Amino acid sequence: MRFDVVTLFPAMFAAVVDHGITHRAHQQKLWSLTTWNPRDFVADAHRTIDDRPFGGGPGMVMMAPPLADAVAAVQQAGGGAKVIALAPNGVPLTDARVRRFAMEAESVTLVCGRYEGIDQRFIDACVDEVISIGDFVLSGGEIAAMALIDAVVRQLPGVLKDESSADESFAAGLLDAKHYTRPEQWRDMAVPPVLLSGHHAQIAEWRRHEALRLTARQRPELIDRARAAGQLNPTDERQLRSTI
Ligand code: 9D3
Repeated sequence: MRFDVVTLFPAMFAAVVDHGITHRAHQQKLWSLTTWNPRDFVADAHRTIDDRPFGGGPGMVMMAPPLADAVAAVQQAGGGAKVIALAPNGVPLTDARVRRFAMEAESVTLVCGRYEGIDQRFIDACVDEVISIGDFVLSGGEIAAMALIDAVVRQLPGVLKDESSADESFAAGLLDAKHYTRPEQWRDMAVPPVLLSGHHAQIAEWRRHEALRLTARQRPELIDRARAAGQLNPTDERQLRSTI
């Protein structure tokens, strides 16, 4: 998979290229990243990429021409069939969207907003989808773009061990159960005995029960969604009634 990222801060992307699972997958050539600085597409002496908003208001707006020229350069270089802008007014990034990118898209261009926003005419003319990563305020689109890259790359074939991804919390519709490792006793807290029992069926049942309890308490809307998707069996329903 090929990512082209239009950003004023290309150095930030070392975070995904140089570390962890995404680093290993990058070394294995399972994905590539090229950054494009809109400043390099501006000719004037000050290399201006932003200006004051028409109609007034605080802050500055990213100008359309440098962004459009950067996206055109990406496409000239053979990338960017799909163009995504990261902005707080976009549609939320979800597990379903992440998996769709990983399955469908050969190459994605990510345009990172800075300042108050991006001139809407660039969005209308050059962008397929605007995506946000949640209802909180970041300083720009870069960290959101990295969250998207990280989430998509770990879904690419060959990146994770087979079991790891299909079984993950959101794929199963529930939050993950609790985890424990050595030592068996720590600060007067024991590991739940069932996990030391070696009874695999009982362990699976306990984990399912814990996942249901945790999800019902922290994310009740996920229980409703799992139920609507037919992902809760009669035992799950009985456990939910007994624990709440
Ligand atoms: C009151 C107007 N603000 C919108 C909430 C202005 C504003 C704040 C922060 C405009 C841009 C930004 C920079 N944020 C992003 O570029 C961004 C973002 C985010 O802030 N939250 C969640 N997802 C994203 S994706 C890009």
